Amino acid sequence: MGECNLENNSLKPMKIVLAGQPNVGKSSLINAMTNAQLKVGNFSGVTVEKTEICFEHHCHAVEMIDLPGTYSVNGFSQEEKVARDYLLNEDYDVIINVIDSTHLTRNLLLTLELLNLNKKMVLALNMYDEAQKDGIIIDIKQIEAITGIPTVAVSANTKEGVDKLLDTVHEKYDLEKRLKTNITYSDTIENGIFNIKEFLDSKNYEYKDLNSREMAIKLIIEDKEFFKAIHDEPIFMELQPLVINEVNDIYSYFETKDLVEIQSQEHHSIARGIRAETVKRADKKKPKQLTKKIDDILINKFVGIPIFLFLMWGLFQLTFEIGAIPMDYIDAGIGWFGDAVGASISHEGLRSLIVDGIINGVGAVLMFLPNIIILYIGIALLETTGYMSRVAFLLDGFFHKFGLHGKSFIPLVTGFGCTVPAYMATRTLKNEKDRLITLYILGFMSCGARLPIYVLFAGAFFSASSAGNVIFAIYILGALMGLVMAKVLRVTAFKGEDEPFVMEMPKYRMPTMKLLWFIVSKEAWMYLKKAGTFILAATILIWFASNYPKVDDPSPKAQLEQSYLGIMGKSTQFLFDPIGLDWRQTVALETGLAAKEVVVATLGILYNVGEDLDETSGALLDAIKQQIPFASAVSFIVFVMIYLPCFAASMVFVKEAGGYNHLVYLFILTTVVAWVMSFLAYNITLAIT
Ligand SMILES: Nc1nc2c(ncn2[C@@H]2O[C@H](COP(=O)(O)OP(=O)(O)OP(=O)(O)O)[C@@H](O)[C@H]2O)c(=O)[nH]1
Ligand SMILES: [Mg+2]
Repeated sequence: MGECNLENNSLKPMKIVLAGQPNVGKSSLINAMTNAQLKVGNFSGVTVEKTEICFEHHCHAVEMIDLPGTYSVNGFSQEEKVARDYLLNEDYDVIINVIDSTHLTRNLLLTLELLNLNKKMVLALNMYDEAQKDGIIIDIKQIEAITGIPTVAVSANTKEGVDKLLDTVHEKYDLEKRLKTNITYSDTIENGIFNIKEFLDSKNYEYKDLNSREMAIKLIIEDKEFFKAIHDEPIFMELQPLVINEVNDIYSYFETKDLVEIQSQEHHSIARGIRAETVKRADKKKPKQLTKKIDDILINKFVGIPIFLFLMWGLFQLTFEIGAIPMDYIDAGIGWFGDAVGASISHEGLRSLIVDGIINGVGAVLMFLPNIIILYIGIALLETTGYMSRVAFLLDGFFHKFGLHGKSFIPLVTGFGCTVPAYMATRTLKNEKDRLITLYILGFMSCGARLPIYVLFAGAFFSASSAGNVIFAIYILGALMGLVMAKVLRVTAFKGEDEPFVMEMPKYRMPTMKLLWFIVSKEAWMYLKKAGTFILAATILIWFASNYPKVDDPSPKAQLEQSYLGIMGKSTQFLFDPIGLDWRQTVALETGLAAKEVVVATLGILYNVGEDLDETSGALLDAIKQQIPFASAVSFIVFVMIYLPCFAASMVFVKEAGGYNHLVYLFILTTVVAWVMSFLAYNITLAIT
């Protein structure tokens, strides 16, 4: 991935860009053609950034570019800017225009616009498997004949046609000059094109590699670049009145002077025409589609939201219940491993570093891998089945009450996994204020890294049967607080109307096992990698800070309290005293600013050295239960729920929100809210228990 860096200079470079409407399978197709692992999901706006993939194929150094989906290259919406800017301004060799075969007409609208770019182009009729299942028969040869664009039927899922697509791209790139389209416009426009073309022919005018018909089209659609080039030519004197005349004819025929509107009308009728001539249905009678049947229930006015809440509740139950099974084994395994390693190291300091520091700290983080995996399976299902857009639609009305709209739901759900991609996902929000509000409240959605802390505390203080409910409640409470915050921001800092909401409803799709495996294993691997690198380094630091400077008092407790970490915790504890946290929790929150996994690692180190701990049980869960009062635990959890996500996320926030000043505001906002809410939670819990 990244910039091409191929050593073999004999390879001929080739830059291919994939363009298409949202959710047609561009990223899937690149994954199928290469070994890339681009993010795939069944909703519009999965890809928000341009990404390059490099590989070798048929003696070419191929650079393939994945773009966010776009409905138009003429449109002006922010969301489509990345794709449009790239297609219009960058240098590339071939466009693969990816089309959803089951929505030919709508997809061809973009194809017709792309034709005006006068590039080499290949049409990929993706999702051909679905078209076949739906009984749609497409005459590929006929599409080629009408449009002049080489066309290949493919399926990113089954990989059918994928090789042929690449071969076709090579063929077009190596052998042919660029595409000459065969599209015929309506009579008035064809007339105009003909007259201008005749004139250009009579003058033998040449420009780049355009033929006279293409030049005539450019004049009619007022192509800025071409106008600028021809403006200073002698023939412009004669040409200009002719063009004005022809364009006026077109205006009066279409009864508008809006060129975008005229083009859109033309493209609609051409696209419909192409579809009519190339698509047949095997069975004429259209059965009530599965998607429609499922939607009757899932987006039902009355049961839709309860069903969603029930599914979320179920997910957190599973996260806790199923996660607990391997967790116990991992915990025991880590304990055993620590003992075994400890026994073989005679140097006391080194043993302490490895067993008390690294194995306890990293082990505490690893223990929660099963929970993380279950959470990610849940999120992956939400993202890949098509359910996500439905929930966004369902929640739209509710969200409006808080000054947001349903589309914000997508970044918010992404935030339950990891806040970093969630910040980037806000790019699909067109309105700047909507986007800023969503960025500000995203931290209230508890990310996957906070899950271990919740599982730990819920497991310590609640029975196994209610711990899942508690975790569910924590997530819901966090989300509700985020919404209230959105409302506050909407009426104070980011005044303005929330925009009306248009959400694409993709067809329901059962994700392949391969796709699920691919998404979940990637996340699990990232978690492991982080544990083995960043968290490992953090635990070493924390161990060091909790063991030095050495003091005379031999008791571990005294050593800990007088260590650097103890000094740091105790000197700042006054800030957290009113919310019921002791110095160790204070330190855990402070180190947690780096990453939320570090909170667990810190707890793992700090609470495994307490004197009053039952020696036979090394389990962190028991240590927490024995040493932290319930009200303090509640306060701690509330603080963790609300305060700043990790350092990495904060840096992405700065970039997306547009400045460090935003991070300062966010820090103040979240810290103050976290403190106040923890204060309330602490005192209420004290009062009622
Ligand atoms: N059945 C079937 N599903 C496909 C095929 N290609 C992609 N999909 C599914 O279609 C959905 C969209 O795929 P993506 O690759 O994310 O689409 P995209 O065009 O990159 O979407 P954006 O980045 O949002 O513009 C996913 O659920 C894919 O699993 C295909 O050939 N057949
Ligand atoms: Mg994509």
